[in-house]
Amino acid sequence: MYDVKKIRDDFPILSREIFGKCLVYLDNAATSQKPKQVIEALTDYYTNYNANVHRGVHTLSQEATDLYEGARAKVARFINADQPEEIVWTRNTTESINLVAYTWARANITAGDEIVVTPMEHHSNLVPWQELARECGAKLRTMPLAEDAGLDLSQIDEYITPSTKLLAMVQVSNGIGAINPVKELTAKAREVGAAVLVDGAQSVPHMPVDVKDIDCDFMAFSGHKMLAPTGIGALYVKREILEEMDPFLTGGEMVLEVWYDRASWNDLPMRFEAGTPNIADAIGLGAAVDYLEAVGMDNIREHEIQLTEYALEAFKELEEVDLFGPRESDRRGGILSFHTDVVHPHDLGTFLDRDAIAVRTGHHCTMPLMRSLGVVASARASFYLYNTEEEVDRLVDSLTRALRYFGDGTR
Ligand code: 7TS
Repeated sequence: MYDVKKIRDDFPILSREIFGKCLVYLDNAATSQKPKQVIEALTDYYTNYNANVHRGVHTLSQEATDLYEGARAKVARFINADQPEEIVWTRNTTESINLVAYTWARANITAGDEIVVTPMEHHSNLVPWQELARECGAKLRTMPLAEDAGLDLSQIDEYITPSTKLLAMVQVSNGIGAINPVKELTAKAREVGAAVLVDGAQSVPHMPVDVKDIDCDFMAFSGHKMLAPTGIGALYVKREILEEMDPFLTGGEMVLEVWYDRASWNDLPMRFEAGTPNIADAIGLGAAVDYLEAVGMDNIREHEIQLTEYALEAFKELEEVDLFGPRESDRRGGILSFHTDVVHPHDLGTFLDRDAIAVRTGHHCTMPLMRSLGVVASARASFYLYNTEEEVDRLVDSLTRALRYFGDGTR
């Protein structure tokens, strides 16, 4: 039995009031809230274990190293990686993708090669490939959008071809919530010998994700969207590929031996983690993984499907509102992105805020997608494990009043 009340009790911020009303936090695609178990893991680390890792023989350093490496093992298990060494710590999804772009991609992609992306990439899985293509003369190709703003796969063989060197795709779109068939597309890419990077920023926090089942080469995600602190993210890389990759940043921690004129590289994954790492927040991410696993990723996904279906039903009453993205629950995550001619999304966001409802408005760092949808911005409500049907009711009620307030008097 999914006990949302019990879950909510773990998140201190959810009892905050804004303008005298209880907060309804529906901006989870931007960042999630943090349970007390994660906050306590940080306090515990700084109170009892703070030391630098991988270098001290003293007890504190060894304990800090065990916690830090333990967190890596948890994250590896969480996405079903083969080994903890396949997890490289980064700051966030953006840095994870840039690491691949500056190392593997610059060594393996040359003039005439093609990089294929979906039309719904976050800027962080688009701009790095634009830069690379411009630099090396590769071609960046964008797959088309379907009528319902899902991915149009009808001409897939014209996009994934023997010239494709990399397929870089988002699993769940932050802009419209569409779920892409990453496993099927990875199999397609394999047929032509292309590498595959999956942007898991909106999938890893919300559903069971298995990198071995998908068979991708790279998977990027951020801790802060999955109950962990900001400033810690991860990049999964298949071992055989990671072995061949050159370092990204160089300096301390990532070297084995150094002479005045040269250096050799440390073991995996430290080779990719120059300098003192973000120890506390990695440990916080480990605590977040413990929390998510205790609730169960299948249960979280099911909860979000129910909330989304409930919201989609309620939105049918709002005729002035256009909702983007596929409707079927197996093709949509818990993200409702919508537009109305009645009120600009920013004004709507401000109106909702006065009712203590936090949604994001804008282009969601998916400007090309918004342009394809014929809008410059949308309003977006995004759910997580602690949201409730009552909160959806409050959103719909506030939205209805906003449409009346800004509208022409017909509502
Ligand atoms: N990819 C996707 C699919 C995302 O949703 C985001 C962040 C990123 C990459 C970048 O993550 P970061 O942690 O490196 O910033 N998305 C959003 C959003 O939708 N609103 O704020 C951030």
